[in-house]
Amino acid sequence: MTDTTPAARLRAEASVENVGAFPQGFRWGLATAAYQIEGAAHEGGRGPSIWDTFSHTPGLSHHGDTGDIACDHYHRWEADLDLLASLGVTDYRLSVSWSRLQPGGRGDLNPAAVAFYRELLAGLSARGIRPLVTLYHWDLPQPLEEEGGWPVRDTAYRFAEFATKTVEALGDLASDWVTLNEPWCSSFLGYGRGAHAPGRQDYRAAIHAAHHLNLAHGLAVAGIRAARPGASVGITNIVTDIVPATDAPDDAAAALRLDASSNRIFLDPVYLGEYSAAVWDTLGERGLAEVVLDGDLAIIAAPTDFAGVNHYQRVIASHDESQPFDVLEVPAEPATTSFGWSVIPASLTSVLTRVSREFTPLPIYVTENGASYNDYVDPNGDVVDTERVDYLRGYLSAAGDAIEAGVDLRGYYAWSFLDNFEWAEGYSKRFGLVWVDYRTQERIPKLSAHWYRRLIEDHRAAVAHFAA
Ligand code: IFM
Repeated sequence: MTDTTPAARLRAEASVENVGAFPQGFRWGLATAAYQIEGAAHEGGRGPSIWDTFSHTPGLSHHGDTGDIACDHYHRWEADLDLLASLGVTDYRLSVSWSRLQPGGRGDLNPAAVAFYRELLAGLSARGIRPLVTLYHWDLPQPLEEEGGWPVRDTAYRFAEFATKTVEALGDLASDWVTLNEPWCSSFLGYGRGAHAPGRQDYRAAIHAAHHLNLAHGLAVAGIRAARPGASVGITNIVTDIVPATDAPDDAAAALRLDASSNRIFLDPVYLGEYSAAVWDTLGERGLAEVVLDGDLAIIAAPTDFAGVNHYQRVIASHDESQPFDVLEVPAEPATTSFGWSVIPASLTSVLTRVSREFTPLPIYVTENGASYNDYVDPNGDVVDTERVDYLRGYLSAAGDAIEAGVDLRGYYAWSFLDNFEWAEGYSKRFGLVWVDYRTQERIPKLSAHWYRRLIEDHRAAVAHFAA
């Protein structure tokens, strides 16, 4: 009997029109992060991170949700890897937990954590899936926050030590490493806006944190290269598409300030070896000048092997002196996700071409892109997330446009493999291509997961066709 369910019909029309633009060997991936999926917060010698402290503080996370259990991936990783393999992906981006591997933030690695990640990485290898491992996805060990956290210079050195030891311990099982995920979130959301851990509201501290995160990246690159000379290393930045609200000079200047304080403060030093005038003008007097020491920029600009780009939003900037850096930012319309974020695929083409033309000729990976929607399990037991399918089709087509425009894009990791702990939003926002029932830990691949698998097959067929 023919299957005529919506899922089957949409599966049948999987491809994006320009799938042939994606090169042979393109990495088709899914992404996660340790605190968002692992759970087992008190097992295997793991210590508390700033996210344990933040999420356990009443009023800070949605409904008081925490990552204590999350997707229980720590116990279910084998079945999860089987599921991942069944989705046909070639690649998987995961992060390791600093507070699991080095609970005190310094010294020897915790052998139980090393064993866990070695098994996990070997499990990926056994399934033919290449890992891309992020060393810091926001889970600073709490003891280091108590010593001052990222606003303190020494934290950069602590991270370099952790990164070096981790790559020494795991580098035979993974060759691709991301130092930091989205340092903008760690610094400006964590220490400025206070919406993320550790929840401080001090923009001077946030700017200090931003520079120390950049420094941490550069120091870690050197340590990783020394530990594993063949490793491939890069950093992942969130790159936001920013447009001024009007043609008025004030709004144009506001857009430049927002670009300086969200994009350029991280892209400039890593890829251009400097903080540009826009960054100095916006942030110099607000704290940056106090922390940049002689020699830092050369450390931060250590050559890398690829550029990681996470992209989620276009935002509109207008001049508003009541806001940080005198900029009011609002999400661009028209369509929005359940987070209120814009759905404008051309923004992805725009940020990829910008990174490639203005910042670096390195190969680029979209290390995250995705959307939260109000998914639900229907009476048939299916999760028919047509909005996410449309989102992925649009953004992947936009990625194809960037490739056609000359961007050296080598891979795309959809966020996220599983529904998971969405930080201060707790479990209220679902980004997964796989539904997670948090009560039973049942997993249900959504329509988007079937669609993505079929797209990967379409690409394989297109590559074979052009090779023939
Ligand atoms: O869930 C996060 C992820 O941890 C980092 N990038 C953005 C995602 C969606 O908010």
